[in-house]
Order: sequence, then structure tokens, then C-alpha cells
Amino acid sequence: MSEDCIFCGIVAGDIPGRTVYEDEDVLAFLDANPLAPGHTLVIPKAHHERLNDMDDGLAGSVLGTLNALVPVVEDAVDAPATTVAFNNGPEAGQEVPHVHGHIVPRFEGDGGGPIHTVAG
Ligand code: IU
Repeated sequence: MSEDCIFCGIVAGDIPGRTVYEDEDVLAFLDANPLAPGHTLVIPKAHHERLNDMDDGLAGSVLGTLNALVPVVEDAVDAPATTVAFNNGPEAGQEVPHVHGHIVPRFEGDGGGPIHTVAG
């Protein structure tokens, strides 16, 4: 837990978040400023800034949850596809320094681009 981390605040319940899934190690919640309906973030509950700061077990839990939630999110908003992305470091567009994977529902003709334009 990092005192001034907004996502740690959501994990702790100090900041409201709309939970999609939760287990001992992982939390998934709806993005507060969604790029599309159903835009979901998947995070480790423990504070780690970058993907490689997590051990393999935790990284596996985060990625496994992400993978399991993709079809759930797609079904929930009737999306035929999703962009799944991690911005890993500020130069890559990571604004919140707590690992988070984006699940962004995509729709035909939605005007969005490929991965590098998703979460800028
Ligand atoms: P990024 O990959 O760090 O750029 O993505 C941060 C995401 O966190 C972005 O999509 C924000 O809308 C989202 N977010 C949030 O859901 N709740 C918050 O309180 C804050 C950011 I700050």
C-alpha cells in the first residue's frame, strides 16, 4: 500500500470504485473515465509501479484475471473485440504509477486506433 496512490485507495475502500471482480491478490473495476462503455482496469492489490516489479506468481494472477474478464466484458457491452493494454512507465502513457491492465471494448467503426492510441 502506497499512501498517495489512488489505486491503493480504491483497494482499501477509501476511494469509491465500481468493482467488477475481486480476489485475494487482484481487483478489477470500471475505469472512472472510460474510453468506451465497460472499460475495465485490472490491478494487483499490492502496490507495484511496473509489470516487472511483480513476481511471476502475481503477474500470472493479474494476467489470468485479465484473460478471464475479456469475454465477460465483451458480453456485458456486446462488443465484438477489445483492446487490452498495459502502459508500462510514464513515457508510455502510464499516468497512474500502480500496475493496471486496460480492457477497452471495441466496436466496428468506433474510430479508435491500435494499441498506441488507446490510453493516451
Ligand atoms: P494510464 O494507463 O495510467 O494512462 O491509465 C490510467 C487510467 O486510470 C485512465 O484510464 C483513467 O481514466 C483511470 N483512472 C481511474 O479509473 N480512476 C482514477 O481515479 C484515476 C484514473 I486518477
